[in-house]
Amino acid sequence: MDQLKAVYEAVLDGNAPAAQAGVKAAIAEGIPAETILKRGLIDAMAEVGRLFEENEYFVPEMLVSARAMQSGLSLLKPLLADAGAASAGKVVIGTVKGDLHDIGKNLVAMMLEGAGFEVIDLGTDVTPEKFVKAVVENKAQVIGMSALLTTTMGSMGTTIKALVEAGLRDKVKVMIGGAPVTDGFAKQVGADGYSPDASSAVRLARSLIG
Ligand code: B1M
Repeated sequence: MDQLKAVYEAVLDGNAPAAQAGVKAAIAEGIPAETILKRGLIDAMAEVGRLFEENEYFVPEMLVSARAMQSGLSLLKPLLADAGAASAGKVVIGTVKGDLHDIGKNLVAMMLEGAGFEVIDLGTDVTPEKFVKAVVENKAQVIGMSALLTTTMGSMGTTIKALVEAGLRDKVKVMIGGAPVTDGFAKQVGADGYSPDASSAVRLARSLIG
């Protein structure tokens, strides 16, 4: 379990090579990928958030920690894949307009891919128009929107309105998530579902497609 502590410390220090080395060592030790993800990477990012709130970390520190997390995550990606799953449907995913946070969204995209979904990842700062265009072009069955800022959550509702205006609302299911998002908020903006984390996002996408 020392390896998990090494991963945690590397992310806190924003040390990407050490995060990669720690993840590699943890995998070699036989620690399950989900444990490395939750106890090493995600716990460390939660601590980074706390330090930011306490004014001990600032944006540059958050950024290097995020890079360290992403580099560790890339090694876990193949291990988190649920190889046995059949092709499950098409999901267009992105972080909403004005929001540049993508770690959680990438994690959700990765888990969906692992579960057999075809994922079209639009990246960050995705406008409602871009979501609508991507649904049409890809004939997607699900849109997944992520928001980490309370100031950008509103764009989820705006995107759903844009789908209605484009006559697409009954053709595509909408799922949303991100730290400030709640089930109540999902109902309020007319989304079809909310999930608090990446694994439940996979279950939700499956149930939405039926
Ligand atoms: Co920002 N940031 N940040 N940040 N940042 C938060 C979100 C914040 C809570 C920090 C804080 O104050 N404690 C705060 C938001 C406050 C608020 O809105 N109430 C904040 C702020 C204020 C800001 C800036 C405004 C700071 C500034 O410039 N002054 C700025 C905004 C930039 C912008 O977006 N326009 C900013 C910038 C950044 C960085 C660029 C430095 C960096 C992002 C790098 C990147 O993503 N590539 C960053 C980071 C790293 C964070 C924290 C520390 C960590 C976020 C994260 O990656 N968590 C964050 C504090 C925190 O959350 N504790 C913070 C790990 C990730 C795995 O979790 O994203 O929640 P999460 O995803 C989870 C679930 O939410 C869910 O599944 C995921 C996996 O379990 N989920 C979904 C997510 N999307 C989903 C979609 C789904 C389903 C589930 O369906 C489609």
